Amino acid sequence: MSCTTARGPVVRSRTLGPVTPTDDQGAHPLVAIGFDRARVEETVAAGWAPGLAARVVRIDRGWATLQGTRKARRVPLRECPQIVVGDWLVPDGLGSLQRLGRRSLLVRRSVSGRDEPQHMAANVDVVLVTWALDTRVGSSRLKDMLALARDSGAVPVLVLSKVDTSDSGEGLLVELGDELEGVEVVTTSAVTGEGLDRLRELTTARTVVLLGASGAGKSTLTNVLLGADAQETADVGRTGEGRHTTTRRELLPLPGGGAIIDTPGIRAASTWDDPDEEEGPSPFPDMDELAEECRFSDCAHDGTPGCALDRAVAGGDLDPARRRDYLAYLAGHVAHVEARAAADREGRRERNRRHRP
Ligand SMILES: Nc1nc2c(ncn2[C@@H]2O[C@H](COP(=O)(O)OP(=O)(O)OP(=O)(O)O)[C@@H](O)[C@H]2O)c(=O)[nH]1
Ligand SMILES: [Mg+2]
Ligand SMILES: [Zn+2]
Repeated sequence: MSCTTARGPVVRSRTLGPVTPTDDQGAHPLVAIGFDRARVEETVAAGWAPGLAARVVRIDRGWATLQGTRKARRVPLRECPQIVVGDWLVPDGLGSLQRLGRRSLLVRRSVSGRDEPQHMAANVDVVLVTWALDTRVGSSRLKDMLALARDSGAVPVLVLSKVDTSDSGEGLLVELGDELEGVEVVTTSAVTGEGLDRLRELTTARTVVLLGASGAGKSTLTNVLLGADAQETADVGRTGEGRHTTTRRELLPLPGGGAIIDTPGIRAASTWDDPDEEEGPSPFPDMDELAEECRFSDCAHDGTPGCALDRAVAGGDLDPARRRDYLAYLAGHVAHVEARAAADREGRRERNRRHRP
């Protein structure tokens, strides 16, 4: 099975419309996690069967998990390299999965601008930028995260967590100033329950993603909103640094409709070259960019019609040896990602051993 991504535009919508619950909300598993009327129309207009739609709910170690109407299944990421958690896919009846247009896209850029942007999640309605009030580091990281949330096309909300441990962050809000324009601020405590009802209101029947440093309390809030201890949480160290407990992005259905995506902590907004993140930057960013121009996103780059790599080789713009290296990398990518994940797990275990008193 191959996976072709229709390159739909990112539709920008900054304001949250009212939630209009339908009778079948919650009854149909895909309606419950965001497959709304507009999606049905989009699918039908393309001549595909909306009943076969699936949402990307998890990406890890070279595999994507797709939630369909009745069951979930896994496909090798190699076959759909450009999808992210939150994408909607529909089979086109010709053996390929087509990606529906993205309403929003959370993209992390490197500060140097050298590396390819990293896509984090798609079709998100609300970004909960989570910042623990007892955080002692400066707020520039928070500003970066707010910008990232704003650029996604989703509605950013600033969650100031752990208010039971600190003051309510007036100074921080003053410091943020204009960065907060149009951003609702919710102060929360998982201990006293403050702010949690407002978070439930903001997230019900939406697709929500949590963004923030390790230890900010993202998984704790995820569990509150899920009403279940689905996500592992861990104490922060003496320096206030979190332990990078969450290691992959996963979309989980919310009990009242909607879905929540917990994410690994962002260590520094500067780079994503972080061993605790599930995917590092590609070693062939230029080739990835060139491959974006292939007619088919699942192009095998070996004579497939419309292949941009073939074109570049034929035109003398690309060394055939470099194409060979790139193809070898793509073929080995799944194995490589799995090996790195194993090394990361070992590293994490080692760090946890050292952190233990
Ligand atoms: N006092 C207090 N502690 C909290 C609150 N929310 C979370 N914590 C604690 O903060 C620690 C880190 O919480 P997590 O939910 O694991 O943080 P995270 O953002 O998911 O961290 P990573 O998965 O590492 O990115 C845990 O020990 C939580 O119990 C809160 O509102 N008040
Ligand atoms: Mg977590
Ligand atoms: Zn190609």
